[in-house]
Amino acid sequence: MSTLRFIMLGGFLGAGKTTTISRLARHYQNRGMKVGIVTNDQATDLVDTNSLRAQGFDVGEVPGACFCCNFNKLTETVGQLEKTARPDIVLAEPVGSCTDLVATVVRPLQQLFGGTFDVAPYAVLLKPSHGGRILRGEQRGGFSPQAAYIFKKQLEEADLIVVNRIDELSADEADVLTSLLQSQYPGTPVLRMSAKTGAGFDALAEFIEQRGRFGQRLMDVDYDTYAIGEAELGWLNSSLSVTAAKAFKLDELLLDIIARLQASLDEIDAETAHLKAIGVADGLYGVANLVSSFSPPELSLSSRGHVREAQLVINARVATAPETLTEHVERAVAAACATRGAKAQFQQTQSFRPGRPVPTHRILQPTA
Ligand SMILES: Nc1nc2c(ncn2[C@@H]2O[C@H](COP(=O)(O)OP(=O)(O)OP(=O)(O)O)[C@@H](O)[C@H]2O)c(=O)[nH]1
Ligand SMILES: [Mg+2]
Repeated sequence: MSTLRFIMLGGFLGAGKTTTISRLARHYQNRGMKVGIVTNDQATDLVDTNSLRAQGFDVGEVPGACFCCNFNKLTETVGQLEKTARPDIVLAEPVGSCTDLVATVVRPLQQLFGGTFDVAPYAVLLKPSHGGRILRGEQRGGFSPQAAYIFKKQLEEADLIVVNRIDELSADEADVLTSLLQSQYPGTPVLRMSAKTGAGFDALAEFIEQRGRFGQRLMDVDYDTYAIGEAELGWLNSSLSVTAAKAFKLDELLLDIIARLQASLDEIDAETAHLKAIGVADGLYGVANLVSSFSPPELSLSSRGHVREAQLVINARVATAPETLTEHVERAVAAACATRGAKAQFQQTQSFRPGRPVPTHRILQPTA
């Protein structure tokens, strides 16, 4: 019986997982393979699902809980993709605040579904902005020690660590990060990449082609600390429509919302893990992001559209109370719309602190 290649790509919120998955998907498609993608979140209305679908990919979504806690939904979603898209390869993006994924996803797929899945080595992307601070042990890493714990555990279980965003790093900065990783995670290969420019991408693609004994690292996880770290983040997913009498530039609206949020969250000293907004209109789509309080807002995908109506999805993961986050998002959207003579109508907002992770399976023994 043929098995389905399953490639999961980990890393902290805003590390570049979706950007890399999109590049990997095109890479395999260019080689004549069919690709399915599975996204994952604690709630519905995902920027990533919308963005990957807008790019033309077949995407299944596991909403409501992380892959580890909603494992059956993961296999079910892959099963649905198999029926509709018949992929040769499935690319999966777990929630960026999740760890212990080898014990709760990789090994269950290897050991309980070995006839169905051929699981690739597990690569984890490093986000240099927060990562550098956390690896250097700086007090102000931006997050609590418990959130930093999750960040480190994500790296500890990796078969491969990939320093992403090297297009923004000097050679010296990349060297420092690499040697911090090599000393703190001895024995784990480290690659450098830019998911944006494609530099170093071939080495990642080559690494995850490998078959063999991966997912072997034994790792303790203190679920109390893990739960506190995840609950530190306010989580918000909103969907809304924007209408205006006169056409406005969609990309500028998205960037304005993110910039206003950055400024107002800065005033209350709330660190951003990732803010993202997608706008879709007339077959066009744009995405704006902010990956930390100390980096600039950016347009990761440009719509170049002048529109009078758009459908927006906003996802925010910020170290603050969910009610506070909701207020800030509503205010930023209202102000950004007002300057364009536009009106926003929120359809749905889900905002909460992630609950304690309770994995469906947790297999501590590496696959033989
Ligand atoms: N300069 C630069 N930006 C990048 C690179 N990779 C990703 N980004 C940007 O970083 C932001 C976050 O990228 P995503 O791919 O959405 O990150 P993610 O890990 O999927 O984030 P979550 O799904 O929220 O966990 C976007 O604005 C991307 O354009 C890179 O190599 N270089
Ligand atoms: Mg993503």
